[in-house]
Amino acid sequence: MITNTELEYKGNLVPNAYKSHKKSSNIVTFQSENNVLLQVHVVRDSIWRFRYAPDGFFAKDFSYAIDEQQPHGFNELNVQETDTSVVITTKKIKCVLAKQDLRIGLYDLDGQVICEDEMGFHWEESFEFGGNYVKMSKSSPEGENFFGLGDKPTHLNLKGKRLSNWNTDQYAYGKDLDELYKTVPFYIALHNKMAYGIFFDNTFKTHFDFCHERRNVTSFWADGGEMNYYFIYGPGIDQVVQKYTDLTGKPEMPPMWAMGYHQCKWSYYPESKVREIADQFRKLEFPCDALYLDIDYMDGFRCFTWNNTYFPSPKQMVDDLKAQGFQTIAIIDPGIKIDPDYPVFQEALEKDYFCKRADGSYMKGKVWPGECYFPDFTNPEVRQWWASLYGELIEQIGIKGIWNDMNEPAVMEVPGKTFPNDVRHDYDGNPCSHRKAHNIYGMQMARATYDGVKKFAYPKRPFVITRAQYSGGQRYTSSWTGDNVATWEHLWLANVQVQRMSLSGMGFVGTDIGGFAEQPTGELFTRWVQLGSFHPFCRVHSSGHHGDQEPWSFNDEVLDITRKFVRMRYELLPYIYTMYHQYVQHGTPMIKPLVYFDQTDTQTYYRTDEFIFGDQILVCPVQEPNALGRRMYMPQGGWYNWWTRELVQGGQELWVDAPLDKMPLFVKQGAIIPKYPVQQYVDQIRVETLKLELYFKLGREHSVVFEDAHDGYDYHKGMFSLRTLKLYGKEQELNLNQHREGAFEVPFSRYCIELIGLPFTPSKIWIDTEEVTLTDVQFDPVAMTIMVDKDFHALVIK
Ligand code: MIG
Repeated sequence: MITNTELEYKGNLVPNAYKSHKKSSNIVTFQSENNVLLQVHVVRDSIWRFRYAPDGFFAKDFSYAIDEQQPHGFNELNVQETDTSVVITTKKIKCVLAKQDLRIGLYDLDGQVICEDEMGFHWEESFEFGGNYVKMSKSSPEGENFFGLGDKPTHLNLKGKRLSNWNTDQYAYGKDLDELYKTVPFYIALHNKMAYGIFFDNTFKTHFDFCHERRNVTSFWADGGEMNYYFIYGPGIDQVVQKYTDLTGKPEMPPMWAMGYHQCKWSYYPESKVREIADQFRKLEFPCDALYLDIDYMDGFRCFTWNNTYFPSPKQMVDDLKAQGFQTIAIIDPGIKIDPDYPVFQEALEKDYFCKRADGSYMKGKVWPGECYFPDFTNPEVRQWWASLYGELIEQIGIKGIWNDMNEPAVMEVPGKTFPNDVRHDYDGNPCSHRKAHNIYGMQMARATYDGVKKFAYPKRPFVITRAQYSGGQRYTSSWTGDNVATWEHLWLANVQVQRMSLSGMGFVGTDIGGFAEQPTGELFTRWVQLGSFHPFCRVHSSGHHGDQEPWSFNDEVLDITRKFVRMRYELLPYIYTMYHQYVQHGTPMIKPLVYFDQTDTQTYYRTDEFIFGDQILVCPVQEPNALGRRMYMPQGGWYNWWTRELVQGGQELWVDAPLDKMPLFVKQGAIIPKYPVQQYVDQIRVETLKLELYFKLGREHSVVFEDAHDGYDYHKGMFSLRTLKLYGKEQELNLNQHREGAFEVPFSRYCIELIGLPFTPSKIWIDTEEVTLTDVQFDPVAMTIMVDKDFHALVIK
């Protein structure tokens, strides 16, 4: 028996010996002698939830992160008791609970350790705020590595770091600075080439220590709330990320134009300036799909108003831009100006929608409009009201997307740069202080915005982008990494942050290309556009204080090279759209760090620069000035150099040439990459011929191409086309088989297949098991292209 003094460990309280357990459906509840409860909740065979209650009862269960629609169910659930333990087993893993102290260990079915409690659950009472500091520590074997955790601006591999989550407006943040704008309390651990994930669903300030304080211990804790975490078994990183994304949700398809190039600045005004920018893009034939209006479009920064001097006829402007192929996006902040003559303020005041301090006065804070009150977005009624405010912007004026900023929430000129802790929130009927609601305030604002934009944009798809986020926010919006700086170090950070966000379920993300603060050189801007062209979200943005940051603001060389890369992105739109669909459908991140791509290769564990774009394009940005190339690690497999089409064997580090007009890019052997012709904006033309670049491989590889109407919701009703292309290359033979799912009629009447890297001169190939003699069909032996019709029948020579 444990004695009372042993209940304390370094000032912490711990559970003592097991008293009882009971199983009810998929939940096994344990009780200790000192009345601690542990609920083990089997969500799926490999997704388990662990909840602890130190005082013998659970508070109401509620989460903003978990997607109610997530798939659950399991194949097996056995509970067995021995003298010293209770063992719970599913089809994938087993959990052993020690009767001595309620510590748990998780094992695969061969008995291999996946993750074991060190001290396990412990807690400390908080007299000041009430409740407990809830803590968990896990043993970490030598050689364990850690990834994930959202937007942290630090090395991709988190081993040895201590980090915390408290959404913060960090203007011009630096490398290794904590905390930033987002909270994603989810990490992936990799050991013995086996991966698992932990999602600590707690919105209080959370902390993570990855073997920083103690070499063989990883721990996580929160300043309040419940010890409530999900354990997700892989063993693949891809499976962990997909399951985490299942749990916290996936977005719907964005409109395809959201994947185009976007141009932003703080701020484009007046109207003539916006029109001038639009004209310039079209004149220079630099593809662009969206222009942004930053805070100066408003009347005194009052949300949902217009500055009539700068923008006398917004609808006309938005319509004209639309006619030129531009969507207009407008910013909306959370702060509502205290102004008795301002209808939004009046209404919110009347309906009691603003956040209040503990003693009942309003939460007053200074932001752009001056003194403001702030809607409590954690109140469902407030969210509904907020959504309704978008009617005019979206439905009447024709704005196509909304940009939410300052929603950490940011407050100027006060310590902590945010609300004080005592501010009260509804938290969807679970009233609480700001300590609990802070990290989800921005997510709930973005959610309300999304609901509004979605409603008023119908039958088109909404587009929303937010700065603050919490896990699960990917269901509603895209995001960007906030106020970065125009330095080479920030280019490195941009790459790492986007990869980390992608691992963290928030895949629709990009950075302010070129840097927000300060001014990039033409060279830095060029290198950043190169990287940004291979990010899910691609937007140039700058504070505008130091000069212009349009692609033509530097010199002709910069313009030419950046235009070349953005045109490449537009050619790749069908590939990018397909990878978005994989994300939306399966939770597969669009950007894959090398460790995700091949966790069996330990060389990848500390790589940061190289990543896979989609499934088949390897990207490695140049992140230094004056470079003519760089060293990079080529993951296992065969890779074709994008520029020279030379085949390179992976599993080695090598030098790759990359003068300013090139960036190291490789295509996976066997890939079939779909390409549109260059357009100035999405759906400018009806694409009649889809190019398919086939990169030969000895062996098999399959590729997919997803198509639908590029907007609207018909894809939910089967109106999509998912074409699977299977390549099988042999010494002297090429086989291509394909099949199609979905009822959508693609616009392509033909496909132009380019054969790349064939080690033999083909006289015939096999398409869908039919022999095609190349001299009989439309085959160009110089370009190595063959034309097939929409059913993949080779077109014969006329
Ligand atoms: O305090 O709206 O991150 O993208 O241009 C600055 C002005 C407020 C911060 C955002 C930035 C935006 C800027 N905003």
